[in-house]
Amino acid sequence: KTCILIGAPIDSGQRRAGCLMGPAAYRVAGLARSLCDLGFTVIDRGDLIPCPVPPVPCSNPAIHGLSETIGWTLALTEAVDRALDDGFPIVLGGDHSLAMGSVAGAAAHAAAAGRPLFLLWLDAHSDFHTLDTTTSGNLHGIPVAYAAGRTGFDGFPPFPAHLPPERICLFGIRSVDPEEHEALLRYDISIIDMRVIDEFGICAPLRGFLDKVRAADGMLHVSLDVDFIDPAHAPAVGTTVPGGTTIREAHLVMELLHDSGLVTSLDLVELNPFLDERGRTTRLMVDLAASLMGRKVFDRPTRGFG
Ligand code: DIR
Ligand code: MN
Ligand code: MN
Repeated sequence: KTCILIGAPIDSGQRRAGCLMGPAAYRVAGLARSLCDLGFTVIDRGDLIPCPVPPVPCSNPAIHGLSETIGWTLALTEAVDRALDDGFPIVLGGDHSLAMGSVAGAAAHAAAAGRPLFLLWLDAHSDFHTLDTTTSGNLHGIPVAYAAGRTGFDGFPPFPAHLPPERICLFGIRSVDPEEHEALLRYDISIIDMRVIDEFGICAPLRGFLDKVRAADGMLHVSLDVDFIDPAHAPAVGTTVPGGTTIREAHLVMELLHDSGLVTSLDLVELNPFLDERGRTTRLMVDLAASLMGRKVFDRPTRGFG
């Protein structure tokens, strides 16, 4: 059992400086130690640097950080594809634009292995903009559309093997821009928004998606945005949206993912340590990652009570 940590100090996908401190914060908070305690051999590949990319013209004047984000996409695609040969990659972000590279790397790896890739997006947001529809110009809002094969990604490398919508699950969302909403209606993506979670809880909707992954012998990439968790518990993120999951709901997601044995790669994104209070959000993210990798409150088979 080998875990490969890949630092991705990306700040180009949004405007509030600080996400580039994420990889350092995860290291300070002891992510590697937590994984070692679970029995993993941990290889820390250090921080990546983006590939050099010349300025890229773009017709949407709101967009910023385009060539830098493309450079990160190229570097991460290669790094994650390669890391999957050696173990379980965990990408330490960095803002969510890094997922264009990590999901592309996982997709390239899955295509070479002849297996389908599935994507679980744990986020307050749907991140389904294209370069043409984004009004904020923040490129952390586009990676799901890139993976799903929407057009409007001029300048980006072609996505290795587009994910059919039914292999994508948006889980925990509660902030969808009008252009994203309009586009999502045309894609058969599983949308487990907070309303669904309020009504049905975490288990049934998540198991439904995991059953599809298992039935297809798929690989599963999980992308965890800090704002998936309610800002009352995880305030160190640039785009807080009230009404998110509790700490226990988030752990339950991670524990069910571990029990499934299906997850093959993970992103930890959008942490802004500059906004953190004594490492509180950072430590929560480390604890959630540990749950996904197998940490349990008490190790016993699930069975009846009484
Ligand atoms: C918003 C925010 N939909 C945008 N997106 C965020 O700027 O496109 N994604 N924060 O996680
Ligand atoms: Mn996001
Ligand atoms: Mn988000």
